[in-house]
Amino acid sequence: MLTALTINNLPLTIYFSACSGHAINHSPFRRQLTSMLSPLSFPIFAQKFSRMRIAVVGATGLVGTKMLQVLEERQFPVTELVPVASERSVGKMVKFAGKEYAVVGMQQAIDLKPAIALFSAGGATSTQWAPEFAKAGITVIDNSSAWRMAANVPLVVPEVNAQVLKATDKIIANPNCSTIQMVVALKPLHDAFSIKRIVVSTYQSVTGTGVKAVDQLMNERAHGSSDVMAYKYRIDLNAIPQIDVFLDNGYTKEEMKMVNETCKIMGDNSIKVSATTVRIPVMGGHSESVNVEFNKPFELTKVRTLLQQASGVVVEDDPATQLYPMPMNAHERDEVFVGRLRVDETQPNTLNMWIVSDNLRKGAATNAVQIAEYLVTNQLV
Ligand code: 2RA
Repeated sequence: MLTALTINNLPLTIYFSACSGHAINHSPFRRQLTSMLSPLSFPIFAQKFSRMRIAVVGATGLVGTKMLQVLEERQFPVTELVPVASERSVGKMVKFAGKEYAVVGMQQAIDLKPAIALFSAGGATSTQWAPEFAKAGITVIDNSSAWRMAANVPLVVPEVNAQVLKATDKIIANPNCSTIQMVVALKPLHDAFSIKRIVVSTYQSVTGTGVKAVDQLMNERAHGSSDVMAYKYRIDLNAIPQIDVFLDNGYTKEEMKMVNETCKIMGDNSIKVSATTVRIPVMGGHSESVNVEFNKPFELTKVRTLLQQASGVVVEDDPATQLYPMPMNAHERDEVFVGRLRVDETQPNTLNMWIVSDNLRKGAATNAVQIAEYLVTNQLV
């Protein structure tokens, strides 16, 4: 957690080992942070942290609400929150860290000059407003897909490629949830054995669609039908093999996000990805069946060791005790859970694995807040 101290009359804010119930959730970041912090940076920290105004754009949505929760839980040094939402929500009160803040509109938020704005208000809002915030010197961390593939915009999963971030980056893209959890688990294996091809099928939570989809599922479960429909079809007792719109090549936009974002985050365009994304009536997180072919041979024991040592990864893999990751257990956790590790016996150098993570946390809010933490600890804002 972040703790304020004074040394030689300088107010210092340092990261301090948390010993709360969230200790497991936050340990990967703390390990990363320990290696990033140096005593020389403390006075600069103090100046910055004494005035850390943070905006959350889309503060009343499912991901925006989760961003507020994660900022508060991780004790990010928010000295003043600027909750931003659509005109119809302006003036509503939002609770954060024991205080109430009034929701403001876009221009008012820019005028308040927050250091960082976490955006989760949809692609159209990000396309229009992220450049306006950036022009005002505000660093935007955007959860929409609007900027992810723009050449000059870094697409960041801190455990994988935080090192690409620079102080001059004023728009930073948070990747798609299904991509984030996959690359966190695959990066250490790519470094060791060089990934040639990934075949992934997803089983995605309705929370990825938003509140309307949660309402549809709950209504259908309670009454057999729903008056609010986020999907064309019933989702309860069903599996819908379409996430986002279809593109000309017959794949959905969600599937192509997994293809393109994986290469960009890994910094390796040679990785081939074939994806099928499916919505299922689940709430806790997204699950993925991943078949990965490497250029080099591997030992299963080495794969297990690498994953056990990887930042942000928890291995849950014991067939003897029926231990494997499930969205129910990943819910409200920040880590990526990996299990069902098996050699694919049908072709050389190929591994099967099962990857689960809370899509609203590591797949969205936590990843965005981790980027903000990295910017602050490395004096990039
Ligand atoms: C979904 N990937 O689950 C989306 C959310 N960004 O629909």
